[in-house]
Amino acid sequence: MKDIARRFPQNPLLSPKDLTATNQGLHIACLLNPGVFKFEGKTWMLVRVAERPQQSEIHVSFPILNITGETEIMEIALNDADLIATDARVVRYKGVDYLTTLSHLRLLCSDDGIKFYEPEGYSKLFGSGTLQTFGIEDCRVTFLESKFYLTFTAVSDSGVGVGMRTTTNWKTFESHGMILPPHNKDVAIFEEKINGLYYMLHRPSSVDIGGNYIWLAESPDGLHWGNHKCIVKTREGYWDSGRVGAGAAPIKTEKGWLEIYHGATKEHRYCLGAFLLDLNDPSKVIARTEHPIMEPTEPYEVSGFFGHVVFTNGHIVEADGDTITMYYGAADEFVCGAHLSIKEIFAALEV
Ligand code: MAN
Repeated sequence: MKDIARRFPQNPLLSPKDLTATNQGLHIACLLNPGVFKFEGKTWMLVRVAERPQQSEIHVSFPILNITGETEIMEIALNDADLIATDARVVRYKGVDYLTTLSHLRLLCSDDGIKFYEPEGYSKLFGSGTLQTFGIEDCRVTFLESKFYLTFTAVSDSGVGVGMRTTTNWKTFESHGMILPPHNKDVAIFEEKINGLYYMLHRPSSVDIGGNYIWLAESPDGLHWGNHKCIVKTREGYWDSGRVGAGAAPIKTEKGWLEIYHGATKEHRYCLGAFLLDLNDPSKVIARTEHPIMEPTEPYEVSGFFGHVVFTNGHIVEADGDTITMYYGAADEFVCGAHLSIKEIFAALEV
């Protein structure tokens, strides 16, 4: 099966060098995984900015936030016997896991969906409080009943969970704390209620029995979630054998709720696939792509901070009702764009 994503010729749209770090001791290592939305006639991104200090040959160093929100730098000698540093994204020191970068979220906007810039008058979104000391990441943005719902990964030494903030104007935000406790991420809230209830996709990780599967939950108020159901699992021997997780909010189509999701092998090669949920009962999976609809193939997808990754959590459905303008993180380092056709995804889903 072929990769049906039509990549923008301008890719990568954004690289770490395109933005300025938040403070002088840090540089941007990765710009990735933007949440995407329309606001005041423009296309906006809430991009994940991952920062760290310049690395030396003898130390690994990384920032963390203290509970008053200031950045502190941890520095560990590379020859320290208590250090395990084999993954570009995480280090283990004295039995505790840390992230090698600290992420915040930054608003960018664009008139043409290709050139993005930081508008004046909007603040960066930082982790805050004890459950976000290792940062906030990979935000999905859902527009529902005149409000934007921001659901993002909240990381700290207590674990990886899901935080939520809401806004109507992108200047003031209401924080709703942690809506799903560790280990959980990849939350995409549906942009419409179904039979009077809010719905979300989420991805808890079960360490022993179970795995990294996509679940569905419902809520009477958008804050408190229950009636969890496991709907999409990893498939042994497939491109999505190691983990699966939702992308952005499902797209409502006449055939069902269409979701673009990521699947990775146990070796951490990330591809994109799709599945279709029943319009009236989204716990029913109607179809799922056998093969990826997008695979890391381009140089900027294959090599970078963490290579062999295409990961999406943001898109716009264009007025023709068929074209999806999808933004994605490539190699955990760059922000890229691609077009997909809903009809072509349906063909891959055989519906
Ligand atoms: C994984 C990767 C990282 C991310 C952490 C915490 O290791 O997705 O990019 O920072 O999880 O969410």
